Amino acid sequence: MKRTGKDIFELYAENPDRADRVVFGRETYPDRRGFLKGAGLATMAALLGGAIPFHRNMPGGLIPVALAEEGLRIENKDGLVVLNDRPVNAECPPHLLDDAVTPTARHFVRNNGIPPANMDPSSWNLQVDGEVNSPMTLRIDELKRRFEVVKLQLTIECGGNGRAFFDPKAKGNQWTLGAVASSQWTGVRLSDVLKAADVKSSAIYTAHYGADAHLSGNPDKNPISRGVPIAKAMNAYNLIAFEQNGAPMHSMNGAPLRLVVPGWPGSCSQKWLTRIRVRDQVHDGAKMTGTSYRVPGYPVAPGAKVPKEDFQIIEAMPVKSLITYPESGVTLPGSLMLDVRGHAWAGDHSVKAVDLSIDFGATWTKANLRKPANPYAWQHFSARLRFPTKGYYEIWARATDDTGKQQPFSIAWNPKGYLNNSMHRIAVNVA
Ligand SMILES: Nc1nc2c(c(=O)[nH]1)N[C@H]1C(S)=C(S)[C@@H](COP(=O)(O)O)O[C@H]1N2
Ligand SMILES: [Mo]
Repeated sequence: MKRTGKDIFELYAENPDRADRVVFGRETYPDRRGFLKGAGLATMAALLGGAIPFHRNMPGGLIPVALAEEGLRIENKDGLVVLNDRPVNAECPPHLLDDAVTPTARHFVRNNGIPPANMDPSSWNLQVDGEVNSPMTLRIDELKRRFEVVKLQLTIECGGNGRAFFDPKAKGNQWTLGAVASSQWTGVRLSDVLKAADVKSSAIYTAHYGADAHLSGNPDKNPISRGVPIAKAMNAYNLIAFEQNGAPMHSMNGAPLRLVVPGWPGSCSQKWLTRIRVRDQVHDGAKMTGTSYRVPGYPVAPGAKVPKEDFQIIEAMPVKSLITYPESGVTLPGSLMLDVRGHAWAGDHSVKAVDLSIDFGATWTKANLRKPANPYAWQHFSARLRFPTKGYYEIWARATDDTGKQQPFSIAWNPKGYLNNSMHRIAVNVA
């Protein structure tokens, strides 16, 4: 799979100090020499796969050879493709997302800032305040003691997944297909915690805050702070999670505490969660305003300029599917039959059907579709396809949600490159 964004050599060739800051974090900058510490050092260690005993001797602007040889890798992540135009953004190739429940090693990483150096669960505090009658500060063990602990498989998809296919291009991480995952999360219900805090009738929106730092190094700025309307916040499937797939959460997926707000853009699921503030207005935190996570309120022509005031906040994600077997580009030796499989999901809805085509959409075959493990888990599909003769084929997948909405063939273009739910197409050569 092709690497997108700037490659590590380009970054370092242009400006080694800036590259250090972009790749490893602000605390390596301006003098990594001898002073690499804190979050920067932790990030470097995570990328290199271990602590660096002699880090004090590492020259600034030196590309660690482990990164140079293998490209960026993230400790305890497997097969992810790193897009390195911002600190640690990595997606999973579709054929590695074949498991019914996404293993932690395959869960994508989308960071807007620099992860915190300290992710110690025993000293972690969550503050719940704002438009509530009983503000609280809770430790993780108190969350576990005071509220029912539940395990749910929940799908998280980045709002920008599929942006790489926009034409004209949209700025931002050039995600192809793999900024989506459906892990099992253990946590307490956000709604239970909000009820305990006794939300006032003035409540309109939540505001989420995390412990990661802004890329500029300015401690007064948040890299991202988004929220959801109170009605969505009260949905019983939102979790304040402390475990991923029955084990401690991966550091890059928000350890030790994160929100999982499934069905809506991944950006609503704050990682390294420190505070939930209930607001009496639509939250105006970082990446809530302007054109962030917003699309025009009406269809626009590709490349169109749209006035800012015509943008609306993205709420539920649209229906979508992903073929996870076979890998696109395979050659099938000597058989006209193929078992295809994948997953489908649909924002706040369930998926009613998945259909597959091998003839560029002229005819469709209904796939077997499983029920989700629970609401907001993706649904597994499979089908046995029979090809009439050898040759080049494309397999197209098209999911339909329970309201009858289907994936389109083409992208509904928008200026910021969000919500690409066009059909997944893979290439197959029948030999
Ligand atoms: N604190 C914090 N939370 C965050 C982010 C972030 O940069 N910082 N990125 C958000 C975005 S845009 C997405 S898509 C999801 C990705 O979750 P993951 O990295 O665990 O896959 O986390 C969200 N939560
Ligand atoms: Mo995202």
